[in-house]
Amino acid sequence: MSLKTHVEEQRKLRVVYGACPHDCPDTCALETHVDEKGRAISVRGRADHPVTRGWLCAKVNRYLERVYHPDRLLYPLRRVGPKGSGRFERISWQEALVEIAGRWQEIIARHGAQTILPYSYAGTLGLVQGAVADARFWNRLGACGLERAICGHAAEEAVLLTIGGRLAPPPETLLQSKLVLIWGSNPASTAPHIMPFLRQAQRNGTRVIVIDPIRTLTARSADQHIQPFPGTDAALALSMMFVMVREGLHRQGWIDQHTLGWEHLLERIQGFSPERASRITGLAVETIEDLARSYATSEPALLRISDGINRHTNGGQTVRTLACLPAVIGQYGRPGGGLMYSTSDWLRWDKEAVGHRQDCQPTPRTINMNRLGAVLTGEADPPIYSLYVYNANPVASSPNASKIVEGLEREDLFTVVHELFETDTARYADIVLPATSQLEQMDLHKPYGHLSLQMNMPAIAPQGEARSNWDVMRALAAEMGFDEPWLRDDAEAVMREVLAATAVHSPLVKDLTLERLKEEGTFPLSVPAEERVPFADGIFRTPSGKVEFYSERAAEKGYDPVPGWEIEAETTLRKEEGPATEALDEPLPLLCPAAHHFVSSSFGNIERLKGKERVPTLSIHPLDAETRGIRSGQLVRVSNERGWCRLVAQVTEDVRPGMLATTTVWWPKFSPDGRNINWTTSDRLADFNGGSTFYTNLVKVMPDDR
Ligand SMILES: Nc1nc2c(c(=O)[nH]1)N[C@H]1C(S)=C(S)[C@@H](COP(=O)(O)OP(=O)(O)OC[C@H]3O[C@@H](n4cnc5c(=O)[nH]c(N)nc54)[C@H](O)[C@@H]3O)O[C@H]1N2
Ligand SMILES: Nc1nc2c(c(=O)[nH]1)N[C@H]1C(S)=C(S)[C@@H](COP(=O)(O)OP(=O)(O)OC[C@H]3O[C@@H](n4cnc5c(=O)[nH]c(N)nc54)[C@H](O)[C@@H]3O)O[C@H]1N2
Ligand code: SF4
Ligand SMILES: [Mo]
Repeated sequence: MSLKTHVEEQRKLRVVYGACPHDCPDTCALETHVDEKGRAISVRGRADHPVTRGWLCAKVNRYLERVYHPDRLLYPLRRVGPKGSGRFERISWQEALVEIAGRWQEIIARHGAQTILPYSYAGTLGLVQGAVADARFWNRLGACGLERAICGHAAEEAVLLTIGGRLAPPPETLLQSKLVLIWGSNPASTAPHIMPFLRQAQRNGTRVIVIDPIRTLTARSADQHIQPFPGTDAALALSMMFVMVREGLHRQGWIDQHTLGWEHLLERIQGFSPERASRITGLAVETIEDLARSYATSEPALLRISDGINRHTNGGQTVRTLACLPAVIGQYGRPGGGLMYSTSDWLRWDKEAVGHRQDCQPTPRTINMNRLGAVLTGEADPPIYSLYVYNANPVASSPNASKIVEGLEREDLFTVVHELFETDTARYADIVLPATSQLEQMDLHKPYGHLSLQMNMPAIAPQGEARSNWDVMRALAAEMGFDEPWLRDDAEAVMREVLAATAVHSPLVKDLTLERLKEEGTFPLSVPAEERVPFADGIFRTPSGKVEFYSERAAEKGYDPVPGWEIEAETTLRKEEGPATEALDEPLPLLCPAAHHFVSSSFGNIERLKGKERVPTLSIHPLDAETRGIRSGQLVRVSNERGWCRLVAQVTEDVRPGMLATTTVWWPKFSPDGRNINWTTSDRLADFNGGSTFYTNLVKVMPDDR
């Protein structure tokens, strides 16, 4: 026993099991140690959990700095200064609830509940404080629906159209792979708990290839790093197929048995010779050919993607093309092979128990969250008169943010923000409500990167007067006069209801009880041994039961039914000539992926983590820097017709020539200009499913000599 553990034993610390609530596939199992005064003194990763394995990432290692941060919102507030001024007065919960319900009743009487828009995303991924909070109360209110399309909507649709389910194998699969192709995904920062499995596999001889325009932390530790021009991956994948077919490396037998529409795909492939793909992607012909051969001949081969690659105007078709690759060489259904995207569809919560949709009027209309700025400034008819934001920080994290600010400044918009901190969004609220942290609330978590559920028990009392999302909605329901029992149930009762309803159709949780979850904290889904390899039975969840190279459902939705590559809506690429960049004022495509020490904008106000990220930088290749007279450390201005922001230049070969990169999401209010990169990102929707397009973004970059 270590001295520290010994001292903890002496102090009779209480150990409380929890779950990391953040938007991360790892959904770590936590244990919080609470002292006799009820104060949490440490949060650690559980050592006995098969994926967490005793450690937490750089962000959540600092969790107590978030929970006990001096800037936590502790009381309800009412705005007293102009919108956005951040001038508030303290009010009681009762005053806040009465004011909100009163304003809403007025708005409903005059304009209908469809003019009230709840806006939320990934503050917490919990069943109760996320999924249930996103549905029940709003369904009953008859509020405007929200299409939660900011993250992986296009990819999700692409995967469903192609193989019918998000059924990634669990992380330990990596140990069985001979080759791991990590395509537009940066797990060293965004899914860190798969890295030890990857390292172990590498030590056993597995080859790891990363395909990313940026030399990320993941790319640095790979055996090979390939840097295509952004937005050209579908062309690269189709060309890999071209090489496979030319060299007879594809699996005709498997294709005949398990796929639909090979003749259509074959025809499409013909247009992507390595020579043409080389001009499009900026990669050498040999690189493309070698990649195709490596992938086709190292069995089992696992393709790892995540949502980063889908945030382009052609993101849906890109992911659909990538999802076809494993089928061309018969890797679906093989242990250590196939596609590792998300595990979300192994278990689906019973939708009706979550939302009580059938007990309510149909949703009057639905608005895509990526269009928030446009919606608040005229796109919605009738207009939105009230916005209720929770689990989200749109001024920082949603695209085309200057439009959002313009909307939030409207005097006829009644805005409520439920938050832990005074974010840039909260500053524009009429009423601010204080939210609990994960240590102060109860919830149940279903991961999207592995196969065990995590229970989260409250470890400490709420800070100040903070309340959880669901508790606020229950209180608002009562204030609005709604008396349905499913709007009064507490978190525990809600979980019981959803678990019972889910167990009726899913054998994976039939042995699960809430008592067991409370006791053990974690529950590995009961997947029978013979079902642990997705699609091992050769049956896919598409209408045809096969991998659909040709998809009738895609055609019905108005998409190209066959995977393909389209040029992005904003790019310097000319369809046949490849990337071109010489002139000083020629704009360049900018990628703005996830920062290592933040989760979207969450943790962006934790001093120590902010310190580790240092400053918002702009990575630019030496060739592009030179033509523009840009030096490392210099302030630069990036701009386009949507807006601008300032960044600190970092001249580096980590990015390929002809493109730019920064990391996100920084809090606008900590920048001297009060803005961040989302002042430039686009609210145009992707080709599939209304997805976001943060990474299709042309900007001009210039030295900024103020
Ligand atoms: N530390 C940390 N972890 C996180 C998050 C965070 O903000 N910080 N965010 C969480 C969330 S919300 C999500 S959705 C996931 C996202 O997880 P990831 O998908 O891994 O993260 P991203 O950084 O969005 O994108 C991954 C990579 O895609 C690359 N990429 C972008 N465009 C292209 C392209 O056109 N071609 C190719 N080949 N590559 C491209 C980017 O350069 C980036 O390195 O991570 C979650 N985990
Ligand atoms: N430039 C750029 N922008 C991006 C991305 C990018 O790659 N580049 N990535 C996008 C992606 S993938 C995503 S998923 C979105 C995420 O966008 P958001 O979901 O808006 O994520 P955050 O910015 O982290 O904001 C979440 C907020 O919820 C609050 N919160 C946490 N827990 C609770 C709770 O229990 N109750 C309440 N009421 N609030 C809580 C947190 O304090 C935080 O302020 O960002 C997108 N924005
Ligand atoms: S953010 Fe991800 S890696 Fe970090 S503790 Fe949470 S689930 Fe684990
Ligand atoms: Mo995301």
